[in-house]
Amino acid sequence: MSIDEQLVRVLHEKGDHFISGEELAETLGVTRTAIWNHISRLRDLGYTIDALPHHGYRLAGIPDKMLPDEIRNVLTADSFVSKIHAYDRADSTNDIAMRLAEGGALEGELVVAEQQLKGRGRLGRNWFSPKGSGLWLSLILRPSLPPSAAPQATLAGAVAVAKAIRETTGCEAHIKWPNDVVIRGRKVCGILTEMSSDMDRIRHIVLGIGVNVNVDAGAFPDELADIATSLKIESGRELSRLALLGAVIQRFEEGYQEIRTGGFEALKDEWISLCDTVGKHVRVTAEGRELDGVASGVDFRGNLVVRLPNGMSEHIISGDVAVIE
Ligand code: BT5
Repeated sequence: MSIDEQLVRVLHEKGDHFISGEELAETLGVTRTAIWNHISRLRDLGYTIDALPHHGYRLAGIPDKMLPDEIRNVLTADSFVSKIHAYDRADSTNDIAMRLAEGGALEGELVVAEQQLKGRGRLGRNWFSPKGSGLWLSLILRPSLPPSAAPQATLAGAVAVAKAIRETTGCEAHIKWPNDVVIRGRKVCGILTEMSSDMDRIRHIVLGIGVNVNVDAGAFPDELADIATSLKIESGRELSRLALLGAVIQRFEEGYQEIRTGGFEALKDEWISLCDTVGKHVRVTAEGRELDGVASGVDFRGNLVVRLPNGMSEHIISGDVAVIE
């Protein structure tokens, strides 16, 4: 752990109390001048640190930045997040997580970035990921499940984000199959699930989640202006990305636990109650085909079930859905 990280940890532990430069120097095994230099660095990172003669230092405010120590603070003590990889800039957190997973990274390793330069959607689409105003994260999962269960991870991710948004903002977030979370019909979150597997076993899944948190209306590029939104736009206030991250991970862990223990039913019910696709007339575009029908639910694997006009049902593994009425 770096001196900066140790310093933040000690200041956090002291809470509202001051700690002297001397005590800090002793605890961290460095000089008082070094402590002063590290305090300056932390202030440059956005920390507010009070300094009073004869009293020392006190943590008065933390930056809403994707810093590993601050992320740890919003996770539960028994969180399954095993390691945090935080980047100021990344091409795509999914690319990094896939590389890490291929190199042996463990279940629960988390990759976050302040900004993505080549954020990806499905099928080679772009994901707009401006600096400092969104949650751009990827989680490495290693469930002992067959590859056909992978869509369940996407569903668990969507349920987690919709619930976390409702809890932290009060906004009525809905799920649009398979991977969108929308508010008033506009997309606030997208999920990209990627997988490496054998015939009968998942090697690893990378669950990539992008949430527009404090993106201003004018910041979206023209092509997204009418279809995208952010939590700031919807709630009318700036939100803590860290708090939302904590809520998303916590809710995800609950759903993921159900999946891993074969209890997809409860999660599925929750997904259906949050989904605004089920029960609607939809047009599905999947693998170059177009289908019209009624979205009647999801099956035990997480695939969308569409009832066709001829009474037959199709189970859609992946595709795009537009609600017709
Ligand atoms: C998705 O794809 O919605 C998946 C997005 C996943 C993004 C996360 S961020 C962390 C991780 N690292 C990555 O590189 N990716 C993941 P799809 O369903 O194909 O939707 C893509 C479409 O959404 C685009 O073609 C745009 O129309 C729209 N879009 C792009 N950026 C957006 C944004 N920031 N907010 C809302 N809509 C957006």
